[in-house]
Amino acid sequence: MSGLPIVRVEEASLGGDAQVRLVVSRVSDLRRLRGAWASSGAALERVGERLRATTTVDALARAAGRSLEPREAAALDRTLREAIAAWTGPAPPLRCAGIRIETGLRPLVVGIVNVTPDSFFDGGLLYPDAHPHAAIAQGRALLREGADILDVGGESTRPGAAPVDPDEELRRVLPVIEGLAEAGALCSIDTRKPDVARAALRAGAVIVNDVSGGADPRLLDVTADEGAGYVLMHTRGTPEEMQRLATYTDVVAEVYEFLADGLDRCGQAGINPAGILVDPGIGFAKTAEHNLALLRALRQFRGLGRPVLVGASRKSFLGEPLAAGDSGDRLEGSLACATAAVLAGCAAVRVHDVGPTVRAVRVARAITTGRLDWPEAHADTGSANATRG
Ligand code: PMM
Repeated sequence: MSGLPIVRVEEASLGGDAQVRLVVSRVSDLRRLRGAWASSGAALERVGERLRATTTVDALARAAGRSLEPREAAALDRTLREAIAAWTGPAPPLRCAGIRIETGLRPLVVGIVNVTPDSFFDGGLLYPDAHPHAAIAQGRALLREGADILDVGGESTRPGAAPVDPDEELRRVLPVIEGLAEAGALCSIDTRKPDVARAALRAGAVIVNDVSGGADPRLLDVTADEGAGYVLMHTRGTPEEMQRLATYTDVVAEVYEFLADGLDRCGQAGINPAGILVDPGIGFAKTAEHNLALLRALRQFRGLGRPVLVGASRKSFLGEPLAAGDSGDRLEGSLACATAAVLAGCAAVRVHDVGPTVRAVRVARAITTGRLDWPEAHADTGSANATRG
């Protein structure tokens, strides 16, 4: 057994004596813990190597103290209380590259700038024709529509997509990042490659959006070296093979544990935890049923203690409920997902249609918080909720 216990909160209300329903995994002696929790009056269900418990936090912590050795019991107690606090409290701010972004104030909208000839929705619109002007103009238009961050990518990750040579990827993204950073945008670089990430960060990007799920440790090292933010996204394998790997016995548990492990690996690589967002990776090594199960369970991912980012925009699983085959017909599905994400307390949505999404999530936020305002963009960065320094 390696690592510390992982706690996933399924339901919780405030306070140590309030009821919680949670699932614990990675415990050295699940049988003993089960015995102790049972004697504390918890309702229990064993699910493979995981244990689901419904009771109060205090009862669980006391019983764990009696059944596990002190170090593990303390780690479980800490993880349990942190997960519940994160589940119920506001999302923590994001800090990277000298910037602080308030993710608990209102949802952030991340606008997609795909500088590729072959992305599934907008491929070919911005590249190679009129490069880089078209992509920069598109990014500026998304900022005007209310994007807080622009996610610039030069390699399509649609299922089955072939890899792109790093030099070609750099030719695509670097001038666009330079142009957009100059325009005051906060940019993330959507890549799987350490060299592309490093050059993009030096050209002005502040976040690495790693769509490989941390597969290449060198990408974690580059992120740490450059003091950048990091999106830790769940996936399996490469885009070429990922849909063949879409098999799970419990997709929510497996994605959650992957992200919990990933946060540990990021910490070991020296990435500042305050700069990390977590993302369940909708559409990456997942069937439509898996995507829907994850969207239903989004609130649980808040328990990881980091802002949650969701990218469902225009993805193919929306075709079936919308009875629309084409990605151009999936706007309403994207808006429904963005709304669901905000209602579940997620911090950010990654979308193609920034203007309509901003309008939808403003209403979703007004419903959840009762607040009608939408905090203004920061003067220096042209980006909402962000301050440098
Ligand atoms: N989806 C795509 C690309 N990058 N990054 C994150 N963090 N999350 C996502 O869901 C995600 C991503 C694929 O969509 P695109 O081809 O339209 O960019």
